[in-house]
Amino acid sequence: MIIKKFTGKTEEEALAAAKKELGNGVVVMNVRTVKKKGLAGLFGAKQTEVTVALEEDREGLNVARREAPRAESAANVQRSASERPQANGSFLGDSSQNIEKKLDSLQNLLVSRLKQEEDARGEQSEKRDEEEPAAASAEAAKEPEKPENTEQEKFMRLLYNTMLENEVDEKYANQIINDLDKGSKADVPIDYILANIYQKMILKFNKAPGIAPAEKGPRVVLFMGPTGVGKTTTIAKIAGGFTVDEKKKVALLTADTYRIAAAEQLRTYANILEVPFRVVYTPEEAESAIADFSDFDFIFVDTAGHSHQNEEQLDQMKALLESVAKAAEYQTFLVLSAATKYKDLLKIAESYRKIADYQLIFTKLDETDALGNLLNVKLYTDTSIAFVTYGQNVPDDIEPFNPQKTVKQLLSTKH
Ligand SMILES: Nc1nc2c(ncn2[C@@H]2O[C@H](COP(=O)(O)OP(=O)(O)OP(=O)(O)O)[C@@H](O)[C@H]2O)c(=O)[nH]1
Ligand SMILES: [Mg+2]
Repeated sequence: MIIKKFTGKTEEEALAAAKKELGNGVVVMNVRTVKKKGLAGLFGAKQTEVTVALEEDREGLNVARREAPRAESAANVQRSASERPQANGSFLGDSSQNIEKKLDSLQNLLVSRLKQEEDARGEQSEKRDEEEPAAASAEAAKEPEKPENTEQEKFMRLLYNTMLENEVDEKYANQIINDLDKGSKADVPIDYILANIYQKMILKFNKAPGIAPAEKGPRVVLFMGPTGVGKTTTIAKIAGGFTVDEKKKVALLTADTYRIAAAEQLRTYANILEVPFRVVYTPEEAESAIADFSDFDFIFVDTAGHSHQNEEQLDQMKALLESVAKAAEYQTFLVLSAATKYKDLLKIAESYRKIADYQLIFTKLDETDALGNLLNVKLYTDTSIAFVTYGQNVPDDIEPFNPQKTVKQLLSTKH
């Protein structure tokens, strides 16, 4: 594995330099803004620094180059993270710049954790030897001495345990480690293992299309999901970005007629944003509202939160989707809270799968420090995560999903 940094005026320029030198197989691992070296830096000139990785096989052949499409998709993932949501919603800020911590610091953290574990084990066995010398020596006599685990094996076990601590499903953590196992030799450096696993995990989160403008007419975007996960708040955040920063024409509809307060909540946001708002009671009304807003760029539709076990409500949602499909190009988002139990998330994801092809939005990242469910649900549903939200502030507490940042968290210990 080659890991190298390239700089350029833009991310594209830095990536082009990387590809020129290392080929198309490079995988982008990090993007950040840096000050230009020398005098220019003093005057605040900024550059974009891209850290790329390239896999090599033993003969020095470029494996990644042969796997160019896959590696390229990783580059796209990175690009999507630094891009704003579609319609180039620049309102959300360049989240890739938030990744200040380098891969190195993650490695240091893991290595120090490994050392701590070893020290603890050493102390324990010393203690045992002191307490039960006879038993310890009997044990030693019984078992022929096993070869010491290699540093690499210990490191992989540590990464595996860290993933489990972050609530990655054992099944997926095993897959990731096993994938790596095959490719790694006993004597590869630890930073190779870390970079490799980091890259493989990023590849598992494929690029989300995000919210794309329609080819013709307005793009209707429906938000669905369980009660209280933050659907209405998320719509307000997204609508805020598109109207204020992107100057797009946005209209808001709510099909949530179960609670008066629910409609009022969205109406309030619509008033603040000075965008039209309408309550739709039936699928037909949704269709005619869409026709009325035919010269708008985006129509965001809020829906009533309900239990995924409620078949009747799921049928109503299906009817709404069918009407919307007749009236415009549409996309659906399933909004899930990162703080929901894993098993429940899977059931919810599955039941909504029956009625729509959705992208995911994870809310309430601020309410949990274990992000394993993002990877678990992503892999289970084989869809993609478009946005994450991390607080109640409208419109600020939202960003496009950033796989690099999440993978770093999944490989980080909480201590
Ligand atoms: N901590 C935290 N709270 C959030 C986040 N997103 C939304 N909330 C809060 O969650 C609560 C429910 O949000 P709503 O937007 O009303 O949720 P909903 O999914 O529309 O709820 P229903 O319409 O009742 O199904 C509110 O208090 C929000 O402020 C988030 O990312 N983090
Ligand atoms: Mg709501």
